[in-house]
Amino acid sequence: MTDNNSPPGSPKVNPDHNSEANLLPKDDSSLENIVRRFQDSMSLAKKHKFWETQPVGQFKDAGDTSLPEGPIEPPTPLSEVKQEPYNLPSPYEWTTCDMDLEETCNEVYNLLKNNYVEDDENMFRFNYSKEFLRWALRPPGYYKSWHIGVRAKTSKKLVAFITGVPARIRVRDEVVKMAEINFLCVHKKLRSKRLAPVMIKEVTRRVHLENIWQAAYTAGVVLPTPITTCQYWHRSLNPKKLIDVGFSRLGPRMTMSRTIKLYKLPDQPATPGFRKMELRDVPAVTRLLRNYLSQFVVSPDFDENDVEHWLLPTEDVVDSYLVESPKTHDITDFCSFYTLPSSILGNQNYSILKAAYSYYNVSTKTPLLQLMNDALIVAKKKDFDVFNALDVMHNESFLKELKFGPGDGQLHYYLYNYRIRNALRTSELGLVLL
Ligand code: MYA
Repeated sequence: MTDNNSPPGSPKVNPDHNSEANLLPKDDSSLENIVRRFQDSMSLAKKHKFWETQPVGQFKDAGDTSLPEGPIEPPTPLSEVKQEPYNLPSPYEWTTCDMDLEETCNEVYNLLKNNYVEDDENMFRFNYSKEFLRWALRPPGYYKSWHIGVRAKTSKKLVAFITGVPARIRVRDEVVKMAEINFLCVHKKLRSKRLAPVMIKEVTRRVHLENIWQAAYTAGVVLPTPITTCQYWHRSLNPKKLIDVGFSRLGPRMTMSRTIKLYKLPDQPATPGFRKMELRDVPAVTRLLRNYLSQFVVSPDFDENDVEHWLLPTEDVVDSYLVESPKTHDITDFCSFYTLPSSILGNQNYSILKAAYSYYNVSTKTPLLQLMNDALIVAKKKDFDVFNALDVMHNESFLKELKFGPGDGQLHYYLYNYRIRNALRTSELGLVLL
């Protein structure tokens, strides 16, 4: 993939929605894949002036099994962490964005709405809602100082942004305090001026000040060096709109009415005891989730506070459902998705694509396929146009059967200052970043 701003989880054109095409494995020799492999190999050959200076797995070390797993650099004494912010080019100044303030939240929302991640064809752009941003940026123990903006000194206009939130991430047996870095954005007019490396160094400095030395992040671009590379899959819920806006295409020999029929879902979930998660379910969901996530090589180490924050339903932000056994009242299964609309750029009839993103799902009694079909049913009832999922955890077991089609977006996962000896299979990853 080229060093464009190709996205973490950008909305992607679903290449072929012809009837059973979605059920076929993606053709690895397609032109698109050949081009991607070529671009990836170019990226490996490319110099990364900034990333080569950072404690991350370097391409030249890939496959060197003599290097130990774990931190690449030891922590430095806190007194040696730089006390003053990094220098910005002189027209700009740092600002800490207080997301409790409506006005600041608006500014961040607008910067991202107009300048954040787009798909390769510039047809869609993520449109994170204000409520979503407040949720994503204020988890338990968050630091205001990690919500970093850059303003133009004269106009005070917000022109760039980067954030971190604290998380405990387990890598094999080790629970590591990390920052999850997200929402790196530079105004379109200020691109390619090397602002991003300064912003990354500044967030790193502020994370170090809290005595945290590792981070996790995702990006659509290839950087040194992904711990794994995932693919997005898309399940049409409103095929007519998706075709009208160019998100997907009518397959050959398919009519609109056959396509609509193909993606039709029942009106109600099928599983007895399937219901929305409530506050009283937090302890049971935490137990279920911790037990489930323990099988993956990398996953969050969620406690009850985290589960309450990240998984208790919040309207238009995150939806969670579970199965309560009608007999024993045990909580046996769980599924969740978050709401991330995209702006549709330059369409006469539609301006917003309403997308649900699969989050954490756990099946112990209900087959995962049935559980996820119920998730699709409730998402459809909530008027989502499309349901997206990465091929992480056990997702591959339901994608094709539930008529998800592969997207052309790849999402690379990275750790900062933590070496993993061999890249993971996507099914070994138990982490979903927003
Ligand atoms: S991923 C979402 C990223 N955002 C977008 O794609 C939105 C649209 N694009 C933009 O706003 C700009 O194009 C951005 C780059 C801001 C992305 N992650 O300033 P430049 C490197 C990391 O001239 P610009 C997310 O939010 C690039 O390889 N590095 O470029 C997670 C080059 O370095 P090198 C990236 O296009 C972010 C340098 O920047 C990315 O004007 C995780 C060029 O800088 C990227 N997505 O701005 C951040 N894109 O020469 C890392 C480009 O070496 C966190 N670059 O190749 C690391 C952990 C920090 C905390 C550690 C704590 C211990």
